Amino acid sequence: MEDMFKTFPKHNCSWLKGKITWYKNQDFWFPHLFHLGGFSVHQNYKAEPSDVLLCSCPKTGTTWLKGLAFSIVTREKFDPSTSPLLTTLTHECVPFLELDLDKIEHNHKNSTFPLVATHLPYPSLPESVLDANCKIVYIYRNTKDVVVSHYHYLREALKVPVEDSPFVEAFEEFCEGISYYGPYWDHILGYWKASLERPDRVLFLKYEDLKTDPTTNVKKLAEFIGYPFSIEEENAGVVENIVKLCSFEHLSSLEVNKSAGKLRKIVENRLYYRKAKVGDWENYFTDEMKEKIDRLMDEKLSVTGLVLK
Ligand code: PAP
Repeated sequence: MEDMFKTFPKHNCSWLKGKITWYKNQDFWFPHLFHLGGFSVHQNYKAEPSDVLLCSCPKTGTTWLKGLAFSIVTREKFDPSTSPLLTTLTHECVPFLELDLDKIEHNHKNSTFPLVATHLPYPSLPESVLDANCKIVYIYRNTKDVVVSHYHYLREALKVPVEDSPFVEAFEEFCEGISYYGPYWDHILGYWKASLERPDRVLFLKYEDLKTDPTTNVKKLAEFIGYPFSIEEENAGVVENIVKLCSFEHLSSLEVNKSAGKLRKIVENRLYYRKAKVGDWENYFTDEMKEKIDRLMDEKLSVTGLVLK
């Protein structure tokens, strides 16, 4: 495998001071560890028809989607006062396909928990996901806020001070398609095409829609993954309670998500909860940057009709 890596194009991000190397395989860039995870998944993960894949490009709402889906499928076991989300980083509540095969196997054996999260691009998903006809939920977000979130997350995770890391360099690389599991537009396109082919199996959710109308979107999510709310639950406020439990304001105020705890002993929990503001990009983009990325996304994604501005 190491020999194979030598054949992949690689890139050291200047704005991250060479602290991370991206490798490109099957047209997508990501770090060594996740490629290894992706290969292992192909050999060792046998999807079951009941598996629900929560898919995303990083920084587009993964943590939020995981929290909501987790709360939906476990609502008979936990209520908002006993939820593991109160004391555990959301990412640790839902296994990550590339790195948590043992947990997924455990969940398969006990057939209690259907959720599996992944950042893998659609063409890199293991065939068993398609063979088993698993449901897929894909979350996406306006590109400019993704660029900003991506910049701060990686810079802080790799401890590169803001004054040493020009935002414009991160922006230019993103536009070249070199980003965490990027190009972002190709990541979206893969899942979008799949949603056209199998609309009953692939649900698209938009971060900004979740912000504007969380209740409707949480009900849509629950229905799609096969855990619809009953009228009694709706009348009892179960949907609103899940929305409140998983809100940024609530989760980001919890000790576990403010603490120096680290996901996989690498990334501080707090880095998954930054600002969650729609339009934070306005604090970073010049007019030229805005025009450039809008033009780029129009060029790449106009066919989809998805609005990412
Ligand atoms: P990941 O792919 O590394 O897990 P992801 O969760 O997709 O990251 O993205 C993190 C973004 O979601 C952060 O956005 P920001 O940088 O613009 O602030 C984070 O603040 C935001 N976020 C995390 N949890 C929530 C939530 N419960 N509601 C809304 N946004 C959230």
